[in-house]
Amino acid sequence: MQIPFTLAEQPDEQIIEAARVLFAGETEFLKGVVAMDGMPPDDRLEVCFAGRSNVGKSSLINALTGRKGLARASNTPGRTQEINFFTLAESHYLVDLPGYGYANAPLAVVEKWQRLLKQYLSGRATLRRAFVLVDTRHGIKPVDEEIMTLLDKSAVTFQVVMTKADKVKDSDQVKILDQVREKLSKHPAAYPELVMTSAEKGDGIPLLRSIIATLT
Ligand SMILES: Nc1nc2c(ncn2[C@@H]2O[C@H](COP(=O)(O)OP(=O)(O)OP(=O)(O)O)[C@@H](O)[C@H]2O)c(=O)[nH]1
Ligand SMILES: [Mg+2]
Repeated sequence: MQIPFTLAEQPDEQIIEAARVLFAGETEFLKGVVAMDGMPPDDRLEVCFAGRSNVGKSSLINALTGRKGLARASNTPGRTQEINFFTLAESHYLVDLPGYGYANAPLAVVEKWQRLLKQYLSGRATLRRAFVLVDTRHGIKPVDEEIMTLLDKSAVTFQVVMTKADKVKDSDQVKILDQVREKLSKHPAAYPELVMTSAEKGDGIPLLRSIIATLT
């Protein structure tokens, strides 16, 4: 069966409101983790944000929480070097993963991250969903497919979130989405809906909040 990978539908008002309330709750940077034994206790619902370096993970977390400086967003690719845990209200962790595919990273560093990432993705019982961020200008690259394969193997459902939609005109978005759908059809752990976002303009942010708020 062909999975369509449609754009996620706008949730109804009630859900949007519940999501707004959740994300209006207190958010705090809890800790940056470099090894499994540094992980906070898995005592609440958790989602993580993965994606190539510079794709906009930190910016998206800032936009979701409405706190500009929460997750450090920078112009320097590869700057988020740890698995960063943020608390959302008393009920959720938002997890900012180190960006991958940073060309200048030394091999030893890359291998260390890959090991930690693998351990995290396969060993975190409360991880409900991974959001894999894909730059709307570039579509899915081979390094994205690597992490998707890892998520398949770890049986972690992942949902693709397109970032920086403000930088791409509608007609080009259509082409990129076709490429994304084609690639995703090969990944059993891919959630069958996509989300278009712009952290800059706020597009898709209430929708993504709603998706997170309705996870159980
Ligand atoms: N135009 C536009 N720029 C964005 C958007 N989201 C992020 N950016 C820019 O993209 C750059 C990288 O954003 P980050 O949020 O730091 O990316 P990251 O994925 O956290 O990067 P690493 O932590 O290095 O892996 C910054 O200059 C952001 O301002 C967006 O929606 N629209
Ligand atoms: Mg970052």
